[in-house]
Amino acid sequence: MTRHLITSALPYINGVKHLGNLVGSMLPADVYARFLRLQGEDVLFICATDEHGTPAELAALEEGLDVAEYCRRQHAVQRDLGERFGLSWQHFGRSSSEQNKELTQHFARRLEEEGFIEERVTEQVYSIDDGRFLPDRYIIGTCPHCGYEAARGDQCENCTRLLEPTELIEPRSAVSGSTNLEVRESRHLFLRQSVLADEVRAWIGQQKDWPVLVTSIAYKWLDEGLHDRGITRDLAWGVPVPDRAGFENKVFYVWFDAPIEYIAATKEWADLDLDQQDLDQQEWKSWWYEADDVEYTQFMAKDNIPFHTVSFPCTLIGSREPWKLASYIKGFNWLTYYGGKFSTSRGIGVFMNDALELLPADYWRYFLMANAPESSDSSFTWEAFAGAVNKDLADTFGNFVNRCLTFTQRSVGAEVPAGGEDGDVERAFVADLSERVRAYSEHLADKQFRKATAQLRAIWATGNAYWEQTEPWKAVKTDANRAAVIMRTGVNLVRLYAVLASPIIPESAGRVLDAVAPGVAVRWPDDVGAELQALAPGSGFAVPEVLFRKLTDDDLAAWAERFGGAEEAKSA
Ligand code: B3M
Ligand code: ZN
Repeated sequence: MTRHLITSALPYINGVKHLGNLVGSMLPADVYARFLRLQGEDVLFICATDEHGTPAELAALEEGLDVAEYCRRQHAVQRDLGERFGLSWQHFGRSSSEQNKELTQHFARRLEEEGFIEERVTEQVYSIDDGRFLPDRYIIGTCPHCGYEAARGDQCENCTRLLEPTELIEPRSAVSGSTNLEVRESRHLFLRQSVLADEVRAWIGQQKDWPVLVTSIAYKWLDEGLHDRGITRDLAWGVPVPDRAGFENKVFYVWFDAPIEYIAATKEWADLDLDQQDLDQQEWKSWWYEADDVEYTQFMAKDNIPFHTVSFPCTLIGSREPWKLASYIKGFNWLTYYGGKFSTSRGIGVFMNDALELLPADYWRYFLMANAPESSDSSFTWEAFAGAVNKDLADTFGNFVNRCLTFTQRSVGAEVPAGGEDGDVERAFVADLSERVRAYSEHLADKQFRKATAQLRAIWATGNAYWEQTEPWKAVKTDANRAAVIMRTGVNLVRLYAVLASPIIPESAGRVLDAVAPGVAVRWPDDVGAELQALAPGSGFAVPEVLFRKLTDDDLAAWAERFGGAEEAKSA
């Protein structure tokens, strides 16, 4: 029996994440995990905070906190926000954990033993004014390849090319802005990716169904020639380099230890109170080591694709141990804010805490999945958001639930009515709906979230169309049995629609299911006809509160004012 391991890119520890972070990794991973669980699959969904490297160090400095304390506080904030967004990970770990330290050092030792680590004298950028070596991400300059003026020392986020800090044109310190930099020698460990390139290429070559976005970035890197990569830094905060003279004050590069945290977080979970779960100390490894029965899916945004298609596989393959490589990588483009970039520093865009202050998570979850930046970038605008909320959530799904249950309750009481037999209309309706549910299930299984959400919207619309076509308000006056068939079909549709919606809008779907099928186990439908008989005559139901409020022009004006609208985003 296949088991499903799911990880989403680990959010950096510093700061609350914005909707772009959410839609490009954690949210689709959650939707996929929920879908698989409803099908009865054995699923392990893991995430964690990415706590090392200079983002944490400098953010802690700004807050006057010890970096470990800063990370502890930020992890709690991000875990809470993730849970309030309905992210159903089994564990949200921390890359600063003891487990990740042990595993990172284990991989470093294995790579050394297999001859894939080399010590080299490197040129490091030292900031005289800051009195410290500057790690790659905190050196800013112009990209030598595309001219982007805010390229970082490790990667140009504009053309995604990996860089060495010394390649940047007119480099300056991100700490102080100082250009009073000099290059000093420093000894560092290099992972010999160049000698592993053929094996990585062979592995990528086996992936026939991966998104073109993912394989094209992987091949771009491989075709340019895989360079050996420095995996240690002159930093204090990180996984210490073990057993090596002269490296006492060095740590591993954040991107070396961060992907290993996917594995370590699974061990962290196993090390929790074992009485509460069926995963014991030994079994954690079965998800990762000689795990031929595991289907491993990774979710990330495109700037993380190089590290997941090349660097992390170099670590795993180079260890010469049977660790699990990704079975599928789902990469995403960017969600923009009115076509511009979300900007933490300029406060442009919507962040997870703000979003939940305005509206419940399901409003955002639905919009983000309906507009997931899969084949191209997509844009958040308040107008588009209101359209999805008002037309799809309120007018289609919410309206059908309310009109059907209210009408039935008023006509025959709060119970599924008996009487009558399904007719040709119902048979044709079931045939059409069966095809739509099949297509919807296929899109979710294929991790095509835009297509899936569009199909869900169309499925909801069939309920309103059925109601309009059969006119129960007339039937109740002329043919009680016919009216009973229509209302019975309607109430069962309400339940089915909620089951189908639950991976995407779990809280709202849960409220509907509590109203019409309290305490009934929720399973993914495989026979629509049977599903529409699930609530037998006599089954009681309640009419839930209105599921979604409609957004007004005043809402949109206020939110565009607060978070920036088209003008601000363009100037960001
Ligand atoms: N912390 C996310 C980012 O680049 C990065 C992902 C790590 S996944 C191991 O924004
Ligand atoms: Zn560039």
